[in-house]
Amino acid sequence: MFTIIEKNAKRVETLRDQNFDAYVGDITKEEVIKNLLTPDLEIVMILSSDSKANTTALSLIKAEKPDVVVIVRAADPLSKDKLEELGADAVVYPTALIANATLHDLRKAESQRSANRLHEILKSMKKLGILVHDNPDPDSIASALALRQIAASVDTEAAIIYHGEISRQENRAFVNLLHIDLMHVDAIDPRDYDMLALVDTGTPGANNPLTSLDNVGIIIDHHGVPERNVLYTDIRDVGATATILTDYLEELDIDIDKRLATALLYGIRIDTQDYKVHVTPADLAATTKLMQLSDRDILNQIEYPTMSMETLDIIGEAIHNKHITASYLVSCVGFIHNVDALAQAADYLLNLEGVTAVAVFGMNDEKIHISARSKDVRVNIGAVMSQAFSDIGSAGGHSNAAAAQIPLGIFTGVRDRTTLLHLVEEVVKRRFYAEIGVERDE
Ligand SMILES: [Mn+2]
Repeated sequence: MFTIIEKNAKRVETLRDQNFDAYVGDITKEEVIKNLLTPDLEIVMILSSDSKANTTALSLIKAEKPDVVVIVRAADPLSKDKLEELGADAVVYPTALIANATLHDLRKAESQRSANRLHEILKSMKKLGILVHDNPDPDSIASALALRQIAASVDTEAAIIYHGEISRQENRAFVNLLHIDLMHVDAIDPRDYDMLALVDTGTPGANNPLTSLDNVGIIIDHHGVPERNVLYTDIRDVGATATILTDYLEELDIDIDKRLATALLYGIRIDTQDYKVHVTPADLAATTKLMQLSDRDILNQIEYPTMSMETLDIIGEAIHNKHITASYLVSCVGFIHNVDALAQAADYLLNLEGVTAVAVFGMNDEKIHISARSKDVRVNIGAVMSQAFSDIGSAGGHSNAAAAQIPLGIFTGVRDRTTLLHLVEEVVKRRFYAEIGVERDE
């Protein structure tokens, strides 16, 4: 129970009418305070607007009963120290409380307004192209998935478009387990889309295949500066783009299903390196929401994917056939069905002590497939692969992961598989080592 002591008799009357236990009294009078300090008293709140009276009451209480918890209202931030010196356990400053609450409401209104504007823009078109950054990671893919969901809520069709490759094993597991359909930029016609939205990327040419912002109407990202010539940009200083999209979904009251929640949650976790870097209160708030909606089993499978027997065999071949010159490892695994396993083998071999770059290759009936990795900052493996193989096939990637495909057509006339394998091995090794800058030791 609690008791109110108030100087103004009229107010006391009103409080009593409202069933409060209120008494008339002056809190600067010793006998009033003494009456108040019953043995079972635990907390006193001194909230009058008279700061002098508050100070006196605090001193009287603490002199008599130092163990009682006292919360005092301060007239200004400066009197906080003084009140604490006198023994106040907590000091409240109403102006600051109002300012904080107002700021919170303001932010809320701002994000509501952004979400509504985005909604309006999406409504205005038939087909949206959502472009993620090159070699997309979970944050950009999850954000695109969420934006597509928002577009669907206003019956706007949207496609998720990417450039490069989805090379990391966890990222491929992420896309496969959550059944996310992405389209490679080479497979689309840009004229099919009324507008492009960039998520988790914002500057043309920086980690995306664009040369200009023509037709880009939406940019949502968590780094960089807002583009002035774009209809809608939302750049927030948060840990992940997925956090911004989670906020939109909430503001627009759009259902987040298990798949989407799992994707967004994984995106935030990866971008903040499991909440170790660049994590903000907004990321944690989004996480709290997504945790209840996500699928823990799928998250586990993404992080610890199971390995097929063929993949294991290919990794075994790659280990057995490895050839190391300087700190560069090359390995031929022969004829394969599962091209994906090459990337896993390359990832695995890059862990070998003293090895800084790896190329693993194999072939099926039509092509030679090469997957390369580098942890050497001086070696841009994407550039190496492109220079070594573009003239006879297609090749590219980024500084630490790349791939190449070479049609077997260049070996027409070679009938025998063993001879073909030897020739391929010879060509790939020679070109790779020459480009990375070492002479082969035979
Ligand atoms: Mn990101």
